Amino acid sequence: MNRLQQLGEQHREAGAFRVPMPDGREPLFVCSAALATELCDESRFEKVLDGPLVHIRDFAGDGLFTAHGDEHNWHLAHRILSPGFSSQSLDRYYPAIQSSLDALVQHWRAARAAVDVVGDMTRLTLDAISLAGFDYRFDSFASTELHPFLQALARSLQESVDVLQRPPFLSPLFRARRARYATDNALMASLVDEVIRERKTRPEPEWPKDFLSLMLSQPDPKTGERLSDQNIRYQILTFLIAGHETTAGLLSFTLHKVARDRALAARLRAEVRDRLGDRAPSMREVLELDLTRRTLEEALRLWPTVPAVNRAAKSDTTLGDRYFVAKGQTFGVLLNAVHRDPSVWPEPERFDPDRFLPERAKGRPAGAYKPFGIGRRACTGRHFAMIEATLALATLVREFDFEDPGPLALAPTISPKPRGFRLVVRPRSP
Ligand code: MNH
Repeated sequence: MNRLQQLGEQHREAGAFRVPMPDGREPLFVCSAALATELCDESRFEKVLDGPLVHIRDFAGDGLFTAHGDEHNWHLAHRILSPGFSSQSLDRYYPAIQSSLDALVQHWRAARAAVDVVGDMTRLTLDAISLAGFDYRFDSFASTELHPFLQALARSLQESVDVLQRPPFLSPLFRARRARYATDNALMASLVDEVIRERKTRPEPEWPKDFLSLMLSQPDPKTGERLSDQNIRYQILTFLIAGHETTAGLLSFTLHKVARDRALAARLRAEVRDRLGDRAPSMREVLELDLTRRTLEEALRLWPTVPAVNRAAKSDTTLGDRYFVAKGQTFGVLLNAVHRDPSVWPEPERFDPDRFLPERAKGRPAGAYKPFGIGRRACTGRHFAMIEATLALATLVREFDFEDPGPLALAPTISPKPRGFRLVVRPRSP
């Protein structure tokens, strides 16, 4: 457990606490479901860029994730892209998810030793989002090395976190890091720009059905305006930044739990056997795998792979009748702590997918469970992520038996993951 999380547990009664920062600010952190619910009020609070997001904007620009609240391009892209991410439209991207998952299953079937779960889930989610996003095949299971583009992305994301810890007077010491950051960002931009340019050289009727084609061909339903090529580049980088580590972490935590808990594994296998048999499921059938889905929801409760979101006051206000916050002041919502608030979640440490049965979820305060963020700036890719994760979990429990990997340890990565998670997998006989 990290320090903020510990503080969150300690301040549960109060619901929030302040942390003095090196630069003199004292941001508030929220750790109760009640205060998180208050923050869902969009007339009083909004997302503002803070922490690493400010720097991720260097390479993700005004893409959805790093756009400012009232930026023109956020509204434009939100209107153009949201329909493409609805659970009805995702049909057309489903084959991309299936084919990436097939590669993973082949890889595990051939495995002669324990598999690297986090690495393999990252390969899966990355291949799926790049295929669905812009018809690009990283074919990650074909090599052990990460593609140079992905190495650049990983370094730039790390730098946007590290730079926060660096007092300005030390910056001369980090000139090489900054130069590398600039080169990495340029490399990412040029690969994506090349993909966009190449697409435009082909006649439109031949375009694959991916998000890039959607962005190039769909005008804004409200104004008829189109996204610029630069903004399309930022959206594609955004899908890669927001859309693979998070889902990979979710699948890794869930598989860890399932491999430890034989009763849960048996229940999941029964659901898959009853609903699917040996067939490759259609997307509709995936959406009907209730227990599989609830298991993933419960994993996101205990191990939210975006562990905090920021909110800021739109005007001077008081939170929970006791914390004065000035206009513009930002604070963090600690999802780990909120998701363990015992006033909403009895026995919070117990893994229980049935918490998400509709009858038990009734009456739960809005802010008690926010793994995909809050309000209009919540995750655009949530249906994509849940369809991908549900299909993957169902397929992997059907195809493989797992050996107990031992207790869970956490890796200190930006998006939390199980640490050193190796899993012995054995193909199940049909
Ligand atoms: Mn996603 C925003 C969590 C998968 C694309 N995502 C967010 C936010 C959270 C989040 C939390 C809000 C961040 C904030 O308030 O600053 N996302 C997740 C999780 C998963 C996930 C836990 C998987 C599990 N996200 C995905 C996938 C995609 C994606 C997959 C894309 C294909 N997410 C986005 C985009 C945004 C976002 C785009 C920004 C939305 C906006 O601000 O308009």
